[in-house]
Amino acid sequence: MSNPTDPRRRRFLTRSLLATSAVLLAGCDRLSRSDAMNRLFDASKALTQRTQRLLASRESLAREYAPEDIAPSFRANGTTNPQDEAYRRLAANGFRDWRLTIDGLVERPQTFSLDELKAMPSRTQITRHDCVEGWSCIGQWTGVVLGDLLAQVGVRDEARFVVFHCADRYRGTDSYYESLDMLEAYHPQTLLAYRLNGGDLPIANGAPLRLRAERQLGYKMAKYVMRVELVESFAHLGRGRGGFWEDRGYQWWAGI
Ligand SMILES: Nc1nc2c(c(=O)[nH]1)N[C@H]1C(S)=C(S)[C@@H](COP(=O)(O)O)O[C@H]1N2
Ligand SMILES: [Mo]
Repeated sequence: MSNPTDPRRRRFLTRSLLATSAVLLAGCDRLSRSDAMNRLFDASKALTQRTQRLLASRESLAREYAPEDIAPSFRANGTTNPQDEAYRRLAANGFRDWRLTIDGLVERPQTFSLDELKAMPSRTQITRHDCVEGWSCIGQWTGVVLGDLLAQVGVRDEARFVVFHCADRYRGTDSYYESLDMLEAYHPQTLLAYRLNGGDLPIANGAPLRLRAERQLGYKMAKYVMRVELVESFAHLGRGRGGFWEDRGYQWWAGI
């Protein structure tokens, strides 16, 4: 082994480093003299920055609040007491016979009882709910991280959206449903919640299970979720716009 402090070795290293940096400088110089090359570099740098900013904002967390910020009672909106026969029967029995189905473009379609969901690792978060009708409310939600459930059933590569099918027909019209893209579905604050402010989720707020997608407006947060379906497109559902209110003119992308 040669001694790293050997003067001959040091001279050799210095010479080769100088030679390398000369080549690098020449390389840089050549590149910097080409305007076309410069434009290409600038353009790709701008593109990368824009993409990164976009991604960063889509991965950012919704603000979480302190326990003292929780509203004394969480407001309910939309359907607050589903009259649908099947739902009424499940509610009458304390949701013991209720099952969540996860199917569509998944490797292992599965059903879960409420107890099974409650036995999985949970997340609790205090967040603000914003409704387009002009009110906000801060509440504490506990539930299963949707990404954990998706990992259990194994999402297939073709899946592009997660659809939430609900038990209620809003004002007796059509079944309520909603959808998220995969980035929103795998967001760490996206939950299927079964608790509100430390108690069982009330019927008014979506019992036994409702979606929390904390960076989205209230109408995205499907209540009375019965089935989660992975799809490539939602063109075949409802009127094809990805949600009950989207079918009636609301924006599909409801990020806040
Ligand atoms: N199944 C179902 N989910 C729903 C609705 C509904 O009518 N049915 N209303 C939506 C709207 S507009 C809002 S603001 C929230 C209200 O949730 P909350 O009742 O817990 O306040 O639920 C959303 N999810
Ligand atoms: Mo809403």
